[in-house]
Amino acid sequence: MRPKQILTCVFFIFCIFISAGCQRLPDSYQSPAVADDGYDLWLKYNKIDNAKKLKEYKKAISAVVVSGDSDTCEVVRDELKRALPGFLGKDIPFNESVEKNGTLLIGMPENSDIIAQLDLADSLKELGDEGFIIKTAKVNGKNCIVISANKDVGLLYGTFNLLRMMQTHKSLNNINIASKPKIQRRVLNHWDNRNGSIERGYAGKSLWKWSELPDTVDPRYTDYARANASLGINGTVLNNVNSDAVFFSTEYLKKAAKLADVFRPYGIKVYLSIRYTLPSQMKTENGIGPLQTADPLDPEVQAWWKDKAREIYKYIPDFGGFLVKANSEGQPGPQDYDKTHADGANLLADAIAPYGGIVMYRAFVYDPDVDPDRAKRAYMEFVPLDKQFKSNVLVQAKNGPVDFQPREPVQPLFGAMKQTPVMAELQVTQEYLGWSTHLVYLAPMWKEYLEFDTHAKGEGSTMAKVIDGTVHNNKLTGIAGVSNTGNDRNWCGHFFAQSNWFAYGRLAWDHELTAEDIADDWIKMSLTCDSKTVETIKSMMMGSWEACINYMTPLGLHHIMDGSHYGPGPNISRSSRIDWTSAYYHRADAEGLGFDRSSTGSNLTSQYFSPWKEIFDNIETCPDKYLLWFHHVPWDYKMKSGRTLWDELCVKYYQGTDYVEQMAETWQSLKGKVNPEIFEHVTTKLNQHIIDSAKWRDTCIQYFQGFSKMPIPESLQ
Ligand code: GCW
Repeated sequence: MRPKQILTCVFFIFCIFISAGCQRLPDSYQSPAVADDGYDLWLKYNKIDNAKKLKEYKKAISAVVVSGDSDTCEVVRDELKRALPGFLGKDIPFNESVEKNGTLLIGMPENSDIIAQLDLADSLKELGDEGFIIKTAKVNGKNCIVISANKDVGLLYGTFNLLRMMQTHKSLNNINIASKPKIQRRVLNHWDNRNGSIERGYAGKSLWKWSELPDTVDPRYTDYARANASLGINGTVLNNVNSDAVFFSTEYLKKAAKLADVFRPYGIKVYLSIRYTLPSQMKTENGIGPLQTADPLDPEVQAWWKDKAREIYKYIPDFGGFLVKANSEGQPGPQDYDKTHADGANLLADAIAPYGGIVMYRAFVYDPDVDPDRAKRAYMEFVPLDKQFKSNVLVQAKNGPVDFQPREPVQPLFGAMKQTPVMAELQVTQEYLGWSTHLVYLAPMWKEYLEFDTHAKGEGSTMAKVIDGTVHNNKLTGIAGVSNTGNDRNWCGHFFAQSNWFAYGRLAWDHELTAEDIADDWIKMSLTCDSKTVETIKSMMMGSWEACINYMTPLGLHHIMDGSHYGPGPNISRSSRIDWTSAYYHRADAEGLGFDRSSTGSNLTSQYFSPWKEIFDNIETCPDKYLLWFHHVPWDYKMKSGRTLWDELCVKYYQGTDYVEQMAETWQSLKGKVNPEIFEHVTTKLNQHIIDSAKWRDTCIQYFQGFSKMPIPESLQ
């Protein structure tokens, strides 16, 4: 080839290369961040891709003034420095004073003279330590957006709120927002072990690198804190409730202290899960122990805990407190010394009260000696102890009486404990709902629980109002979510599982938000603001929980999973313990299906307030969704739909799997409308989801057919 030909050739290859690289993305997908491995979660600060909005935002924010020099105020500045140039495609100056229209002014009356002149005192009075105001105002004759609060963490929450408004293309004109959390302690529970494994974790290993701490601090800890603060989560329990004593050694306390240092500017407190026998396992710094006993009423044990608490607070001055799993699933507890759960909790409460610490004492107990029906046991053990707990103790109960099933009725403890605050433990990780393989949006489930009216103090005593303290006027309130995070690049395994972390945090802040609105925000922040695409994805998400119930455990069935809690196991006899076998829960026989927990059976129904106790007790009034939870129902029983129980069961199983197929089809219609990497990732997950849901359906129908001896309705075949 002559040099000219070579040049022409190179030119052509160059052109092909460039044109491939510049291939226009479909109009509907305009995000500049083509590569998206999910790491940035919902904190994606891409350029606003709506020209009108971009213009509006550029006008609304053209300079920033942040008063205050605390670490949290630094975090506010950092976050704005990441976000604003990203959104607006240009640098935004950070000034000392309001000089022009379009200034974002952030500060507290106490550290900003201009804010102090704004007359916000009355509104701020109502907002406590964490609330904030965002409003448009004239300052020095200039149009400004003002974020103010009583404490700097409120400024941070307000900042994240404003950024969310921009990510979701909300108007910044005439803003007047005042917001504060309804629940005080909004905590994530990590079931993370010392060796990096996570109990019921499906997104890789633990985020905490214990062997590197405290010397090396993974920058990911900061991103974890940012994500939580953006939702208003203000606490994290670092270690598994099945706890390892090592976390209380001086060496590990120093490691935990390092994490606390990283989280502090983000308003996040560190908590630890204790092991009840700690005093008999180790010496304190001052040489107390190991003792012969961990009996909560033993003075030496009390001295041990006091000394340990002193040491903890030496390293972590704002330590949040203890989470306790005691006398449950083999964990030691006060009952080993013939003492009550109240004695057990109060020992710890007294030790950390001087430092402002709290105890979250779990009610996940199901001692078979208490009652043959596992669902009744927590209520029976804890309600009689009401009034006995110290004021810095919360009882932490799972939302349902058994164990994070796809659907359960509400745990009757909520509302029944009148003197003791009961905090809800929700499970964000999908232990029983398809791990990080199934696309299941959990906000509709949590809303169903939160909105359940316990009737504890008459109508309107919803579970949400029990846990936020309104019903029984509790001073201390809390909510916990068992985390679904791990060190997978996208944090949660399934991209859509990020929406559950997001939804948990948002609901913990404000349980009145709707599942739809939360999904709307998450989709816009994580995927796209294209309204048609948003609606399509939202409709997939909104029905995904009910679909999961249908292909796993419809009509009130529960705990029929295999030993791993992933696949179907209606025929499983897992151990000699009767209440760990599937047959114990479903009670299938030739006559029918379901667990009779009515007054003719175990009488769990009596633990509820009227009118629920009567409604649940009567097979005719019991809602279909709980029918097999509360009743043993004949196979040919006429359901509200007019079908027999057997036919209805089959219909539900098929509805579940149809929905999954439909979701997969809908997702395919979004090719080119969402990020290609995420599109492929979710496609792969949905393919497995289809296979798994069909396996659930076929295994369960076939198994129950062995009892009903009835044919699958023709319409389904
Ligand atoms: O859901 C069950 C899990 C256990 C868990 C336990 C609990 C941490 O199967 O893995 O242990 O509940 O909540 O304590």
